[in-house]
Amino acid sequence: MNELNDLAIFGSTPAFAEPLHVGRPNIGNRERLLERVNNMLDRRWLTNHGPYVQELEQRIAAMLGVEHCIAICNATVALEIAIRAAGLTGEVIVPSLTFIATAHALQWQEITPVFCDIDPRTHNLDPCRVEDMITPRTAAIIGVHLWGRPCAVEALAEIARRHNLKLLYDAAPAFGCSHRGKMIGSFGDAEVLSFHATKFFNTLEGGAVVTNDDDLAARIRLMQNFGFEGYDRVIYIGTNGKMNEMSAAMGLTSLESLDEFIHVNYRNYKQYQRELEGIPGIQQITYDEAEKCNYQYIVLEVDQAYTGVSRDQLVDILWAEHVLARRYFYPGCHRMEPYRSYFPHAGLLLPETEKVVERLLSLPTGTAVGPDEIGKICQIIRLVVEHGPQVRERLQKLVVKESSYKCQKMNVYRSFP
Ligand code: T4K
Repeated sequence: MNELNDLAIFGSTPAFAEPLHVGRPNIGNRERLLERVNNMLDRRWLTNHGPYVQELEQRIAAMLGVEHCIAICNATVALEIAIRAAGLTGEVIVPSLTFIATAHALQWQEITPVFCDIDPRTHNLDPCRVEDMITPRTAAIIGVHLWGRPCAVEALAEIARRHNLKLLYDAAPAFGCSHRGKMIGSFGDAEVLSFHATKFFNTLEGGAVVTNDDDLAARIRLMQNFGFEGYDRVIYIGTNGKMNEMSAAMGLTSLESLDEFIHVNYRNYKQYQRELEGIPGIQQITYDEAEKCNYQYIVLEVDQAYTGVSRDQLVDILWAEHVLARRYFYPGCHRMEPYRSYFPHAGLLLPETEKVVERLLSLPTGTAVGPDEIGKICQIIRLVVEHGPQVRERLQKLVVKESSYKCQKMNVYRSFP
């Protein structure tokens, strides 16, 4: 890959025959997993707080240093249950720069998500802006530890305390990360983890609520099982949020490989850092290496003023090479439905979010990606930026063919599940 004609977008063969996804699932020891599945089948205990779920809950609680871990079928339902169990109503302050589930978990229960701007250095809620968003209807703040980087937990705790608000965290991306030596999971009233297939630690689908609050934990445990307290006795409103044994078997097996998954993510992170260094306008977000971190996201900020090409043009170029880079979390929850219709002017209060969502780009990592692939991805990015203005000019000429290119892009996506 030495010259622009080598780029697939200009007609050359794609750099990769197979697609490179951002988050291919990490798979632990298959034999251990199959052994567990066989045990599960022999036992004929498939769900409803089975032995694997109990073991997974105990291990996660011990690892995070929290009193309670309640395994749930996914993080979205875990958020919904935590929000309901905490008794939230009215308005809740959340970032817009997050996966849509954070906002939907509130709106689903007719609680209004009030989108608050981020600190552009951390991509997390800006505590200085949070206080401006508080009204008499505000019940809580839900911070998101985006990319696994901790929120400003001390400042948020202080604001919550002063205004008598609940404080929850969407810690979906932050399993295995710490802040000032304390594991994420023990901040606020409760935190929610995701173990979705695309997270570095997965239970196929899955999640958990972790908390040190005994009463809250008891309510959450009841609510994820229809409110049942023993047979024939329902004492609370509830739903079906249970994790099944198959997921827990995957989780227990994944836990045994956790260090290896993190090691690979770290190795990938450092390689991207080395090979992207010095490319003008390309800034890779960094993690605090003094803390525990899962390094599961490789996120770039693309500054068109220096790269010559926009983030979206770079995405198109990468997709043509079968590198399925993602624009997490474009365009921000406030510009997605139903919020976009409810609050058409929300963006006026979100200037930093609006700037950042135009620049972010997530790249492939995890155990499915190796040094050769990362090397090639970085080479493509370097080549493009070195010839930024020329690439832009050639892309503009391609605009007439844009519709056919977009179709092709969709086909690439469809033909590679
Ligand atoms: N809060 C936050 C901050 C979150 O990030 C999330 C989830 C949640 C809450 C809710 O958690 P869950 O209810 O899901 O437990 C993906 C995931 O579906 C989602 O879990 C995750 N965040 C989000 C960041 O990413 P999509 O729409 O990008 O997924 P998708 O299907 O495009 O998959 C991503 C990549 O992984 C693709 O490149 C394909 C590849 N892939 C995917 C699956 C499912 C595989 O290679 N194998 C697979 O099995 O949302």
